[in-house]
Amino acid sequence: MLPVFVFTGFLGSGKTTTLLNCAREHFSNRRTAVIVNELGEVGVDGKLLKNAYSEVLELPEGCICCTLHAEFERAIGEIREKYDPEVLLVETSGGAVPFPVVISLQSLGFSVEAVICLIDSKNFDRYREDSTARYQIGGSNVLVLNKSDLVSEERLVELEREALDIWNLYRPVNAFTGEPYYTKVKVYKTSYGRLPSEVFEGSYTLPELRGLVEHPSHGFKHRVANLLTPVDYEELVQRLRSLPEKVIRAKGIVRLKNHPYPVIINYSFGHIDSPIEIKDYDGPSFLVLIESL
Ligand SMILES: Nc1nc2c(ncn2[C@@H]2O[C@H](COP(=O)(O)OP(=O)(O)OP(=O)(O)O)[C@@H](O)[C@H]2O)c(=O)[nH]1
Ligand SMILES: [Mg+2]
Repeated sequence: MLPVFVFTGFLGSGKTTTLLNCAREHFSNRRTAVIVNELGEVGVDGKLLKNAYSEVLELPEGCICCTLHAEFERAIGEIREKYDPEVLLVETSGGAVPFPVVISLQSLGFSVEAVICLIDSKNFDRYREDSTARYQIGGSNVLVLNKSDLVSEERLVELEREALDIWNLYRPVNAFTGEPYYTKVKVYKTSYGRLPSEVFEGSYTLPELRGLVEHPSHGFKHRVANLLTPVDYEELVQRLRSLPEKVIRAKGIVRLKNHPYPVIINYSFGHIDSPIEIKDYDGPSFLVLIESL
């Protein structure tokens, strides 16, 4: 059976970063296919991955758990035919729960080797009450306290306890027996999603799961700003800084005034990354803004 690793976690928690790091670190000698599932109209992560690494198949329409199987199955069929991968990495949407995807993958004949949930250690307090975020934790068997560079050791210890409490409460249960499906979970503390190889060596392979559990509706709105003319960087930063608090995430590829190449803009919870140039991009200039409802 083809192994698959599923990456879940709240908006901006570090899924793409982790997936890319792990692809380079642990799968560089295997034919690796990547599926990202972008909620916004434009697949920013798809572009990021394409520039940084290997093959990407984007699922632009909605999230896997809603539009569900037909498109997902078609995408998987295509990816298998084209690349004949030895391993598949799937990033699920930050606004969706992973459990339906796991079941879907298993029913397509994949061996789910781990469901890895990224937790944003710095911003966890700001989204910890969100039910999707809780189901993401509960629906995983590897929890990663990411962005450990931005918080203290003591805070990480607290977070670990809190994450495990949530995991216990939000584990998917068999709808008939009431028994939790997952019996074990492992917690890692790291930054930029650097994980030890043991995560990828089959220690966390899930048994086959059956039956669907309830999952929450999505509480996010995505808007895409198409930027028709190049923008001034300072002005853009000003605007990002003055976004209303409910806009928790912005990302995109933007053409700047007085700058030869478009840049990747990455903003989460008030923090703006230094922009990264992409030299061979000739697509539109845009920003996706994600706000909580
Ligand atoms: N300081 C710090 N920043 C990080 C770390 N991991 C990721 N980031 C930054 O956090 C932001 C979001 O990271 P992504 O990997 O794009 O997050 P994501 O979960 O894929 O985001 P969505 O797909 O939009 O839900 C980016 O600006 C990253 O550079 C980390 O460990 N430490
Ligand atoms: Mg991402």
